Amino acid sequence: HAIEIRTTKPFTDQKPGTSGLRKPTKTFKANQYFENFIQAYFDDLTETMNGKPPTLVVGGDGRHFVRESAQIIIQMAAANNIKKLLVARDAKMSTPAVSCVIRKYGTDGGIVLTASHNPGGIDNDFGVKFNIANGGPAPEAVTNSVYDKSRQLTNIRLCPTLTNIDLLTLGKHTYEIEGRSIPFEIEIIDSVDDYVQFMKEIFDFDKIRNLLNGEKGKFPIMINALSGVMGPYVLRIFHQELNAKNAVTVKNCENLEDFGGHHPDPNLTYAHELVEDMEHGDYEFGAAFDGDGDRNMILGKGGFFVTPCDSLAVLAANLNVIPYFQKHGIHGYARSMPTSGAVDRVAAKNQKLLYEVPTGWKFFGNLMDSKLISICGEESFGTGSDHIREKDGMWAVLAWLSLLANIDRSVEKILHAHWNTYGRNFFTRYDYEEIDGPGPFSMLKKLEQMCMSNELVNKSFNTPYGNKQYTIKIMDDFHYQDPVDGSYTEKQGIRIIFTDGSRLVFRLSGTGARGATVRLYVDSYENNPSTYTKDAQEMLRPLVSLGLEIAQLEEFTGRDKPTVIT
Ligand code: VG1
Ligand code: CO
Repeated sequence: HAIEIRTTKPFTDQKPGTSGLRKPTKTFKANQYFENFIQAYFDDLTETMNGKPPTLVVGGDGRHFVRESAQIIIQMAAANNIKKLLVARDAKMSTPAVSCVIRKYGTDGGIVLTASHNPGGIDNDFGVKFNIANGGPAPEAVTNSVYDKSRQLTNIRLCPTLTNIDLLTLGKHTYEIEGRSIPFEIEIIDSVDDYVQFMKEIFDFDKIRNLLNGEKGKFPIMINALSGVMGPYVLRIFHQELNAKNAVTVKNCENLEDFGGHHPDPNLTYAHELVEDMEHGDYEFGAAFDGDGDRNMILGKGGFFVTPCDSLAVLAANLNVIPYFQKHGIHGYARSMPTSGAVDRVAAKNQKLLYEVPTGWKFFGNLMDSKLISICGEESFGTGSDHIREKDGMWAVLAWLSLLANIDRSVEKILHAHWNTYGRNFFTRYDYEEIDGPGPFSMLKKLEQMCMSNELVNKSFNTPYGNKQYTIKIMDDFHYQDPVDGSYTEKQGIRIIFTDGSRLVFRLSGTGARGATVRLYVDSYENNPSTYTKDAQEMLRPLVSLGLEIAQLEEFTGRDKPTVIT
């Protein structure tokens, strides 16, 4: 096969956000937009690898353009001196499985074709994320360097005759490429095998099997894959490995190009079907995943909602029931800045270190590589551990089932016991999605100015709703210095911390593909047991109303209510 060098014109907007580059699918498909971004990555990789031909993993969440884009990557990899590609069968592989495979086979990294929780299809979004050799998302130093290259790109390299590679049949192919000193190899690998094998090493599958169908009787659960990439993993683990077809009801386990019209984000709004099933059905436990399988939502009987912040804290407090942690020990914990402080209390009690990082999984990687942390999570339905370097929805579900098998068969009781020990952090997030115009940016600017001037510090406010009083102790723009490599990241969200420890956080989303999305996070701690059963929305309404007033959110955005509340 011959290499073609094709001229192209650079784009100026290929800057990856919180988690890869996400744009409307049509943008990626037009004017070699996708090809340009991949070429910029290959250019960067060639440089950092010092000419040593890399081996990479390629997989995606099955959304529209994943198969096609995998074929493009194959053509371009052949022409860019990539030694070998490990491509998932049908190009479908969950994000955590990609991380697992990179680590297992010691590859130099991977390309994940996903816009994760963003809707898919020709009229929705597509995305690309680069992972590094530790299996995690590339840090900013890498993504910035790729971005710089993308802005100066003048040509792309490809082997146009390498067409229609059979991605459905497992096996190895080798191709001679003109002008290359080594052949180009492709291996089509099973998307599910390596991952499932790893889960069986981490968890006690016999115990979980016994929970679902043991001497104590059936334990019915409901799993909803929202038509994302997780379907085959769910069927394999629950119906085959755990042999629990009668106890485990599954929904939307067929991976569809447009996710069947679902917004594949496992929260109370977009995974409403699961909420309703739990409210009306007789299930003890329910879970949903996002499009690429790294997020999870956990519900208990009757639809009892476990906030991701509490999920992280409860898992952190009980890791000792999981064989992996019995073997590897438990280092510290970490959470993203907007995530509630529930896990901080577990860290304090267990005398573990607690790290607070900016939003996005890439910030946890160094901490895990250096064995500073074992478990970490984000309020955005992301939970994971140092078994891989991505958040992992199935891992969280199996971890919860381990707790249910070992501690108590009721999710709600586990939560109540936790609150009785540690107190309860009430948490909520308000999202104002896809706002047009400059309003959100002006709002953040104004909040930044308030931080700089310190004008609100030590001031007391009466809440517009509920007439409670709060005094501001700190107001700042969150920044982070990585304790391992010293890298510095600033402007990661406006924090308003009150004298009672309650917090309000404002930031703009970095994963949207259209308009601007404002997120308001609210975290407030209570240690009066009579409050533990109260509704979080009711408890937090006064603080929310104060946040909206301080930021003048409605004036800036024109929105009088959020699009999603979690
Ligand atoms: C959101 C979440 C963040 C998460 C990121 C990627 O980012 O808030 O916690 O890491 O999505 O998740 P943002 O910038 O929109 O707030 V995933 O499952 O979409 O890769
Ligand atoms: Co995701």
